[in-house]
Amino acid sequence: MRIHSHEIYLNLHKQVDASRTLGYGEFKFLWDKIKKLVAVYKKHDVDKSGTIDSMELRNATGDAGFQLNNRLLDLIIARYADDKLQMELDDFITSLIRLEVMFRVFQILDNKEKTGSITLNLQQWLLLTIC
Ligand SMILES: [Ca+2]
Repeated sequence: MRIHSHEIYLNLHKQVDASRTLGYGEFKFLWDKIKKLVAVYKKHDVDKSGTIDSMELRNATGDAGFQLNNRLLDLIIARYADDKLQMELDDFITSLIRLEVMFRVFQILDNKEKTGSITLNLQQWLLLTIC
């Protein structure tokens, strides 16, 4: 696994965590999360190609706890898959960790009234989406 998955998580994590550090508990949480995603990836690589295609991704994301519509699944494939529309393990982990962090950020910003919508200024939008 390349370091990229860790870096993107740490960058996103720092946007959420005011301490801007990664303690042992947070590291263990990240490590456990990665181990879980590796297991999901292996389980849903049904044809044992070593990569995840769009159909396998749909089932894998569902198993990982995400109910995503077709448009979002297509966007994940477009962003993270190769030119043959296959996702390698590192890209799978990166995309799902990013997705989870984005859900978490949304829930934090929507935590007071639980309206299902949030308001961001340009700076906040850029901070959340630049990674
Ligand atoms: Ca496969």
